[in-house]
Amino acid sequence: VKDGFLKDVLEGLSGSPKSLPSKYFYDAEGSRLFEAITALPEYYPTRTETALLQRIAPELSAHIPDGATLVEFGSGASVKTRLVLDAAPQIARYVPIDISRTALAEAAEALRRDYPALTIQPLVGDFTQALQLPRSPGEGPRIGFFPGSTLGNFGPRQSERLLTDARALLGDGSRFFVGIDLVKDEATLVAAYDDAAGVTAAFNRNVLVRVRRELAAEVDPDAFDHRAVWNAAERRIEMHLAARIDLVIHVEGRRFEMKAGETIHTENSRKFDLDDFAAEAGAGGWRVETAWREADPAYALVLLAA
Ligand code: SAH
Ligand code: AVI
Repeated sequence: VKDGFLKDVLEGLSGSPKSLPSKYFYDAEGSRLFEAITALPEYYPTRTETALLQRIAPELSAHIPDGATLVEFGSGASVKTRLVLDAAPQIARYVPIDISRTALAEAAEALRRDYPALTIQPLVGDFTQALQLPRSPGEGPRIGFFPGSTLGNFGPRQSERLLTDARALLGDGSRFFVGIDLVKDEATLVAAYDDAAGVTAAFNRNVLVRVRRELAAEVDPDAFDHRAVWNAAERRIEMHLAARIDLVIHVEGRRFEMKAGETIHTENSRKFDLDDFAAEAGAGGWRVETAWREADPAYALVLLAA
């Protein structure tokens, strides 16, 4: 993992403009900060999706066969999962996949306590890479679960690739239940990624905290300002870290100079339109079976069929 991180950091800082992959936000501290974000008044996606899920869970359950395996992508603290498990006790097995080892272990432990009849097989890994699911004798059909609009953290091409890979991983007869944040007014979007308490700023800087600690780099995360901007043409919120002063980052004998105001692009969070999403899913081998929509703030949960 360290080699992959080093390679990605050297590549990202060598680029113009500079960038870092958003998956590196999530170590133990990053996962903790993300959970704090979900409770912020400005961050509408979590509470909107949770309320919508609560409302439609009984309907969703009717689409889940007996003995099914629930495979979750980017499961984090597995909070929303509980709503699915409670509404669909016919689910026999749960495979949460996450890159954040500590978040995954804590979530699995808490779920084992509360769902003793469920077989839980956590998988630490990067879902953008080839994965193999743990096998289980006599396992039922697979239901993928990808909440939180995490799919929006990938561009259209990467997203299509992810959907295609998930189709192969989940197999024939599978379903994929995906949460997507929808386009809305700019003020609401920007506030959600630039909260007054500065939690999102700390989350953003955490990637540089990791670069400094895990790669023994010389870099001062506090020398960077957090920026969240709406890119209307690409329909995405972008997070950047802007150098406050002229500075130098040293990593493994390499030097990266930055001028005051220059930025490192750390995340994209695309906001969807239901028709565009349906087209992307179609290209990935899925068709929309049912879509449930919340009007304000706009958000959707979409059940895809293989
Ligand atoms: N599903 C939760 C958490 C969303 S945060 C919710 O809806 O609230 C995004 C989660 O995806 C984090 O737990 C992060 O660790 C994980 N993640 C991000 N990129 C990943 C990747 N490439 N592979 C696996 N997990 C990833
Ligand atoms: C995980 N992902 C969907 C979050 C988002 O909204 O794009 C990550 C996040 N970034 C800043 N705040 C939350």
